[in-house]
Amino acid sequence: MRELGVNDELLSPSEKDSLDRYGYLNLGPILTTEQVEQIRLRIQELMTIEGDEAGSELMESPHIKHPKEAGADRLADLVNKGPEFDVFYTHPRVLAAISYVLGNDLKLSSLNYRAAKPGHGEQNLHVDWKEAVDKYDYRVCNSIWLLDDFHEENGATRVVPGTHLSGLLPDDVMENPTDRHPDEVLIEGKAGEVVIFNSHTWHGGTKNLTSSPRRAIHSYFCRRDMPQQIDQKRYIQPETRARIGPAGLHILDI
Ligand SMILES: O=C(O)CCC(=O)C(=O)O
Repeated sequence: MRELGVNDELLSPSEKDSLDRYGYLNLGPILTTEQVEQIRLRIQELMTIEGDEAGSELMESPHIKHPKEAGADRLADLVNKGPEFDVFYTHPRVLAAISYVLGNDLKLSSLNYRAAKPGHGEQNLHVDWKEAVDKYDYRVCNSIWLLDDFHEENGATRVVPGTHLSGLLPDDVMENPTDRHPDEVLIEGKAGEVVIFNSHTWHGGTKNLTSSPRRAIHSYFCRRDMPQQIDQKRYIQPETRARIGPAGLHILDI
């Protein structure tokens, strides 16, 4: 982590406070407009190349909740799909925020694309772990990289602030976790921004009411002693291995 320039000073006290108190944090702009454009183009290219196979790596994983969603396009294993994706698991401020939640012993779990299709994308409120955990015993932490502006019309992610402290799952208290929660808020932001959310904070996609897809990349991390959604050792390609160096390989746990 030190080699990647990660240190505790990269987050301000109020950013740390947001993660502690609310369980999520918008880090602000991380990708430039040019990067966003380049990544959108590469995603478009991959969707065409992969066709019906897009996201298939997730189907093989026993550790994923939403492997296939009719209302969302998915791509998986972006680690091995181009150098433009290296930043998603090596960016120092993102790693500083993830390690603030999980501790320094972390690794990438998976790097995937999700786009809520027009008229679709709503999900149950959920956490990204199979059971509730005690507060401060967090296993998983996500970052959502906005490739489009997120707003109330286009399927922005909803979160229920503070629920990472509750030791409960949405199903424990809600009759129907698809319903709106009285305390939920929408994560709104601009393309290029990155939102960190403690994956034990209740969250979910909302319906995209516009005519364009709502695109994002999820760079998802777990504690080093937990299973990865994508077994990075199994999927690593020689060119990725050669390119990312020992620090990148460490984050992938390779
Ligand atoms: O893309 C989003 O808005 C949230 C997706 C999500 O929480 C999930 O797929 O588990």
